[in-house]
Amino acid sequence: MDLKGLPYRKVEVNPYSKKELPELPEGTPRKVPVLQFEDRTVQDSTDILAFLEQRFDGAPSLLPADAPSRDRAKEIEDWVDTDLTQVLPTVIYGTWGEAAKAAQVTAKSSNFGPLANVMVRAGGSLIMHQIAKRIVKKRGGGDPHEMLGAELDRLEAWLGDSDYVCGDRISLGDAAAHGALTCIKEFPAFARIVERPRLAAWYDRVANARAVGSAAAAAAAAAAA
Ligand SMILES: N[C@@H](CCC(=O)N[C@@H](CS)C(=O)NCC(=O)O)C(=O)O
Repeated sequence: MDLKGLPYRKVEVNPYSKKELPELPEGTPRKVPVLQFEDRTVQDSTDILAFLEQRFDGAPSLLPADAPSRDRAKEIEDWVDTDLTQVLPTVIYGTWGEAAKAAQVTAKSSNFGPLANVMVRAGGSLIMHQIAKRIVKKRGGGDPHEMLGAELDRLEAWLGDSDYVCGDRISLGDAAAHGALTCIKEFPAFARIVERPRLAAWYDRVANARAVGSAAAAAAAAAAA
């Protein structure tokens, strides 16, 4: 939404009560992100991106115009879902030390009440530590930091010498990868990204595009008020 210059209001969802979630169709997972727009509720980041693309066709498109770049953008978006977002929890909560650090980071950024805050910090880290162990096992074992390194190698290869992952224009691939990596910005593992100069420059480039879009949305909202 930032990249498209669309105004929005963000609502944090308590991971235990999930009381902030809107009513969802039966049988669908009670997971974030969920987008609410007028009377529509859209779940899953991939479906949300597709919805935004279609519904706000006056906003800058994140779908590359040529077929090979479009295929690559979708391939990267799939990789974010199936690999990158799977590996990230394993480097944040993989060891007890990392899980304890994660509790501290969460405590700083969580905006829930005092009791919920303590539960999210302590319980969240315990649960996420178990989830991280399960993910490592499911992915055939190995060192989480090496697994992240291999995924960052892939991202770096897609980026090559270009400004963005699909060439010289920002796309869905950048939005998905940048969104996922932003989730670990406050954690020590983020240093693994910043230590790669091309990835660090790309990360800042996309962050800057987000800031520009978000400022445009704020200016449009102020002008309309
Ligand atoms: N494929 C989904 C994944 C959504 C997802 O796993 N969300 C996590 C947070 S990042 C969640 O809400 N987990 C809560 C739970 O599983 O109870 C997407 O891209 O939106």
